[in-house]
Amino acid sequence: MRSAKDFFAPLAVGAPLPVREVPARPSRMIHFFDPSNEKMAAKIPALVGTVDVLLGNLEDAVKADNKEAARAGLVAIAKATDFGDATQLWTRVNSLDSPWVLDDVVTLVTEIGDKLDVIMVPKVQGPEDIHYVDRLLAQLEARAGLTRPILVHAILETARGVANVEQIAAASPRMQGISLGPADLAADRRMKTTRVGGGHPGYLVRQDPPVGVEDAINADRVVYQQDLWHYTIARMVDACALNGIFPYYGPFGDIKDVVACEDQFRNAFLLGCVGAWSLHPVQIAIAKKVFSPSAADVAHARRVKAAMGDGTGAVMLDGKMEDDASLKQCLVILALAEQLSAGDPELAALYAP
Ligand code: 1VU
Ligand code: MG
Repeated sequence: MRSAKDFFAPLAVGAPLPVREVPARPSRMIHFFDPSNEKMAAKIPALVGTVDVLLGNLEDAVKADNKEAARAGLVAIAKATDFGDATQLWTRVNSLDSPWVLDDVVTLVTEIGDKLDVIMVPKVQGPEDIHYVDRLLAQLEARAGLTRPILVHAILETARGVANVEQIAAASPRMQGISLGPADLAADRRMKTTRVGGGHPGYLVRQDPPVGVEDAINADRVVYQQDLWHYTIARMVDACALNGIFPYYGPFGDIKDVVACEDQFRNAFLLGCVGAWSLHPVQIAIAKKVFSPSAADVAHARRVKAAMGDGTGAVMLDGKMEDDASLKQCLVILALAEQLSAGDPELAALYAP
């Protein structure tokens, strides 16, 4: 770990200065596409301006035989596309132990480093993985003459990564955020779900047996399905908040179940996540809806702010106590509404007082 004194020093002569604060750009949906899939790739230009992040995926879900085509496809798409101000370009490179990752990073930074905002690194185990990518990026940025540092996003998808999540979040000023990777994480932990994210009907709590009823054990008892991911998301959110970076829910694999997808995304939003991955076009609108605060929440936050005057003390509003702390909660909502409406006239109209 670098000392606090040189934490913000570039890691290679000629590399751009690391950022002191991670830019808080909207990233409600990180939309995955396979650049080697011609049908998908053809849809990318039309998605610019409609999604916050387009992510050219080079890792899992891209066939081994297509790895080079995906890398070349991403370079071609990035060169041919103007992403404007509303859409960022990210990539997910192959894992650090794979035969492809070195060429992924070298090629992408050299060829399209000026267009690439964030590199997502899968299966991060600890801060040493981030240190490796950090130095490599600095060397490549210096050689390519880049003036803006490329940021790094880690996927939390190993038990060791979860155990080290605070050190991963703090490993470099390049750290932009962390996503939950529920499928690889489930496998690594030997969890017994075969689903990609989401709940499981077997993970539940059951109401106590009713009192005074014959065969109470087998009586009808309400069951509530629980969230398998709550513990990990909560740890990830804290690690990110502690280090001024952003937490994300990852993939929801049941593309057809748009209702449960919305629920899973909303749980993550309420816990502090700023976005989720969209794997299919149908999930884009879900993420946009969930990760933008509701008009009612924004209106309520404004009322609390107005009622709280100088921001200190306690007041009653609609029968509820509001004070300095609840005002801070409301300011979180208002800051997000302001940030999102700055680039989205529809939201600006929705949130207008
Ligand atoms: O109408 P067309 O035939 O021209 O186009 C199809 C399809 O090509 C297109 N489409 C997409 N376009 C842009 N981005 C996408 N992500 C995307 N997905 C599909 O939309 C049209 C309709 O598609 P569909 O409903 O017929 O769906 P498909 O059967 O073609 O594809 C479904 C899957 C899930 C296979 C596809 O959406 C996909 O591969 N998504 C990305 C998966 C991914 O990136 N996985 C890795 C992240 S998750 C992880 O790592 C851990 C589990
Ligand atoms: Mg994975």
